[in-house]
Amino acid sequence: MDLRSDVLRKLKNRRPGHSLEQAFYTDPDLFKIDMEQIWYKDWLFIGHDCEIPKSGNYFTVQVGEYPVVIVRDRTGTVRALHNSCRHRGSRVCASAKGSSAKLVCPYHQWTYELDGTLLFARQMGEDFDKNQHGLKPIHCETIGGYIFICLAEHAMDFQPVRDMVSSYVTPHNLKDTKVAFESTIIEKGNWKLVWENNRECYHCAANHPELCRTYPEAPTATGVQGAKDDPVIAAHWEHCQSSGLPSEFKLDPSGQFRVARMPLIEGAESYTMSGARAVRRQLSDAVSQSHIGTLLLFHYPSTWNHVLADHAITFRVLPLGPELTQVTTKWLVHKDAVEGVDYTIEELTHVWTETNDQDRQIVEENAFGIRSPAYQPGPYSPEHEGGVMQFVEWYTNFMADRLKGATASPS
Ligand code: 3BY
Ligand code: FES
Ligand code: FE
Repeated sequence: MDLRSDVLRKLKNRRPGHSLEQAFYTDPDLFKIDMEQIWYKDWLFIGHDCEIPKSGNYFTVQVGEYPVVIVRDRTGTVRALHNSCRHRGSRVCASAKGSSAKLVCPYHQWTYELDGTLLFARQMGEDFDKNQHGLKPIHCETIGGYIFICLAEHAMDFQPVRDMVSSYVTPHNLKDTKVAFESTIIEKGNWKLVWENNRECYHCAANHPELCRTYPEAPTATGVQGAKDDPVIAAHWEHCQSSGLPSEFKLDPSGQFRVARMPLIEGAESYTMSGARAVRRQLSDAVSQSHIGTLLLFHYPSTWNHVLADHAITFRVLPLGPELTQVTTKWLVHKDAVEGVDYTIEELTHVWTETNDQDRQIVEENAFGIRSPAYQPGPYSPEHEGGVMQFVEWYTNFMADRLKGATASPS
């Protein structure tokens, strides 16, 4: 049986309501299929507009085997380009971020316009056609301060994401922010374990003392049951919607992305040890209400987010290997907020720095146990782990669809 058919069979025989078979978390061949069918085909959150505020600003990122550069061109448009020179393939931009009037390959100085067009290439002969040798473009969309890319030749329709997410995120004015702090951690576990852990708060009380001071552990907040019957959440939505902030829980029919505004623990306004705001200058002047809680946004497979009144925390997941995952966290504050005056890095970042490290340990211990030949898929808690089941359902259905398409023979 070929590998794809084998994976399809494994997905079909999956025990519903249970964690996946070991191979999904460990096997290099299965990891390759995850990369090809999900990571190289889907829209991925990659960074923020505010990280490249001026023409010529760029940052680079590695997505699996693809080096990518995100750049603001001369017209102000955000572009994503394959960071692989069309001469002999060198990386054109080597640093994590920078600013440049043109993109110049360090190897033989082929020089590209910021939109990827090739401008100069020395002594390439008369027949050389510059127009055929621009940096290859990558699909790129921006939405409310978030940049998404898609490595596929033909991208999936981005409009459903835009339709759902824009009205929730735009009032927070993330285009006028700056990254006050950024951290990248490496977790020794498969990317799906990172997500499974994120999609429940069954583990929160025992593992996240700092976060639990302000974030409610109730499954209605984290899960995907919609929270319709929770009176505290219903009252919160009314409170926020009366000041023009869309708040109700929405999940795309595909299960790939969700928005919902959730209350923090009573009295809390931000993820600090006291619950008080970490930043004096709030993100948006358009938000007049206090106690707006946290706007939760996830988009599989690459991001989950918390947008508060005073700052936003965004998370980007990128797989590095079958059992290695990079998680980058960015703390966004208003661009005019002054460090040391309006906020301190310690207060702003303490809760999530601790929480991220706790989650890293959890994921690594989970991965450890799953490597055991004695591991077998175990049951999720119906009350607390609905969100995890939803993630695994999404993964299973999505992969099965893709693999069926990929294995279908035209003859
Ligand atoms: O970051 C999150 O959204 C999730 C919610 C609960 C556990 N984890 C902190
Ligand atoms: Fe880029 Fe030669 S590889 S100029
Ligand atoms: Fe956690």
